[in-house]
Amino acid sequence: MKMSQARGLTLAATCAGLIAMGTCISAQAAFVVQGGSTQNLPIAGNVFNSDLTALGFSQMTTGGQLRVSQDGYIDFYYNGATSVFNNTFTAQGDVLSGNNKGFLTEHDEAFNFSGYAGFTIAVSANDIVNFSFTSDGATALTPVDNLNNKNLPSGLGIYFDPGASGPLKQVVLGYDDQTVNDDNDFNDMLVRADFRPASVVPLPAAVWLFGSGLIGLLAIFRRRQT
Ligand SMILES: [Ca+2]
Ligand SMILES: [Ca+2]
Ligand SMILES: [Ca+2]
Repeated sequence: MKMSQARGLTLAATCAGLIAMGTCISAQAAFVVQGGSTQNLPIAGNVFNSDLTALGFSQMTTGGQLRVSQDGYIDFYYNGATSVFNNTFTAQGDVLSGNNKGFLTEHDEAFNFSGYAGFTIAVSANDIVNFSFTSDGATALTPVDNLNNKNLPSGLGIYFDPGASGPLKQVVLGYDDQTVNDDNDFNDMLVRADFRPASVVPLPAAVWLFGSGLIGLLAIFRRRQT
């Protein structure tokens, strides 16, 4: 057996072990906000400042695009809104809207971080997340489209916790709908986004499997030298 073949088999065996455990090594990655400019809370006119701050979301980026750096899932939850329009959040064809979910009657409901309703999408590494906000208001900024980079500086605020340990796993997306008398409050619809890796392997198991793969390669290398 040639060295390259042996190495291939050893690596295949290691991968098979990972797959058998239903696992894959989780890189230090999740949400990435690329570009844009960041400001501290409170955001002028945002009635959810205290809710957001209490949850640790002390900063907001405008003009940036939300990306993921590994395969996984995003759970979206509708959190609240203050707007005179009927606003809608769409991601990969799934929709959160006050009109069809029945929870945005006053457009001024209490902030609910757990979420009034939600759905999940699958994402792949390095995807710019395919979501948009639209509005039925004639003077509204629509669409605010993350994937196609439309109206992001004036229409999308991405709230995050700068003190979050490890990779960024949670953000709140804030729509700012107005073009006339623009208030820049970024609370015309709030949607929480949670990232879940496609699979996670407990570190000790990952180290053990990686180590056993290395031992296999070393054994082959020794055999080849003798
Ligand atoms: Ca704005
Ligand atoms: Ca607004
Ligand atoms: Ca508002």
